Amino acid sequence: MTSHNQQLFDASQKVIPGGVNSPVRAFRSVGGTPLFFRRGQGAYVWDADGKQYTDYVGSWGPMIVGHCHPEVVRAVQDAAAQGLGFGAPTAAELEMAELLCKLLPSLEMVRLVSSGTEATMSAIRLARGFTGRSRIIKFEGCYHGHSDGLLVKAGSGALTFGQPSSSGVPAEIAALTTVLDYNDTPGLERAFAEMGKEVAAVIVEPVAGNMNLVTPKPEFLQALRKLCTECGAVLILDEVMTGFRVSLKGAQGHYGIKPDLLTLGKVMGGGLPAAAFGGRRDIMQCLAPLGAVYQAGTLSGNPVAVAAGLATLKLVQTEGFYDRLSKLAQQLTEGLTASAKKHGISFCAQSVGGMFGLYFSKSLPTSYAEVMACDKEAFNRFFHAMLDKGVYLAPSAFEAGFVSFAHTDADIETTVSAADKIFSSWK
Ligand code: HOZ
Repeated sequence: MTSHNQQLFDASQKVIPGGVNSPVRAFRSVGGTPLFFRRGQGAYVWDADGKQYTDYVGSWGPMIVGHCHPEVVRAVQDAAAQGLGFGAPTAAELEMAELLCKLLPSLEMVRLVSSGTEATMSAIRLARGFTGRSRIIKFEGCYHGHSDGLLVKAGSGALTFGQPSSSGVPAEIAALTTVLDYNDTPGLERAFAEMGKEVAAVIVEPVAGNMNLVTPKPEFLQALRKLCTECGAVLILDEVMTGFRVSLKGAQGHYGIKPDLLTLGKVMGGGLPAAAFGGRRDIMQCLAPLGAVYQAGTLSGNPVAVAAGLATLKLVQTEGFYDRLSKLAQQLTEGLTASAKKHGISFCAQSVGGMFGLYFSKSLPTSYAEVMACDKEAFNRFFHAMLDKGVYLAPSAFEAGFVSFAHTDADIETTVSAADKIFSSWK
């Protein structure tokens, strides 16, 4: 009998391109039929056939307190009962803005939007308006949403399908984006020596999470800060993924780097569409209605999304939250690494806070080129074997994984022992 997942996928492909509303969900990289989810609770999700999985995707990061946390659900229900949206200011937006500015000292002012893509494209426009310059610098394999100028040698779904630069982006727009190698400090210095005074902004994922996970070398982040300051370029930390994920103070707190602007999304929306960009007051004051840089949105600051975000951000401030989250991620990566080593498999793993990377390679990759050299076919086999055993990993070798506070030590042990069984018969 055809599975419900397959039936839904067959029907979806007739009316939705590729059967999905975001490419990486289509399982094309790993092969097979995508799962259609019916529900989630805590660390688990259930597919259309009723099969349960331990979830290490967490809606690609937002579900840091687990699915359907009662306090988040209650906050959403309460907000929805008061009105689904007004397209006008609410007290909850103020509460969110004040909280974000309190938690992240580099935020002097912040504006709420609905998605990470909106946050990054607005931050870029703002940086251009502020500096009066056009050129931006990004890094190969970093993904900052799907706006034109940022979809150049990008990660995530773009990389998954081997088309890191999208068709439909005018060459004239792409030409304004200079792409450098992540973690390549001499390359960065050379680029700044050549064109530093033309650069409006450098945008970077402070921990790259869209080409699997690549951690920044300390000197790379320091050089970014120094060169941007010297040349009057705006340093944008894209913390859509890392914000409230690697620590309460994000990657900027974890690595001690202060951006001029930063972008947020995922965790701050608690699973609903809320995102933000903000930073230095003098830059943020260039935004309409104060300044000449235009940006707007009917759904910006939507009260239901803000309520989900506020409830989530309240929970992550619980004493010991990030210690436990980090410990869980570490237990997972260390357990998997030890098992692979025992069975002589070329595999390694690492975590930063509540996000992790798994690599079928001898050593941890530090660059896009090293990520590309990992054994993708081995990952795909591992992904499907784990799926069979009820473990849901990101369906691509080029995405980071996420643990939630709802995962238990027992969940991690079960996951590691599932992997151990797979590795024990690995050929
Ligand atoms: N770009 C997201 C992962 N890095 C995937 C979004 C989705 O498919 O939901």
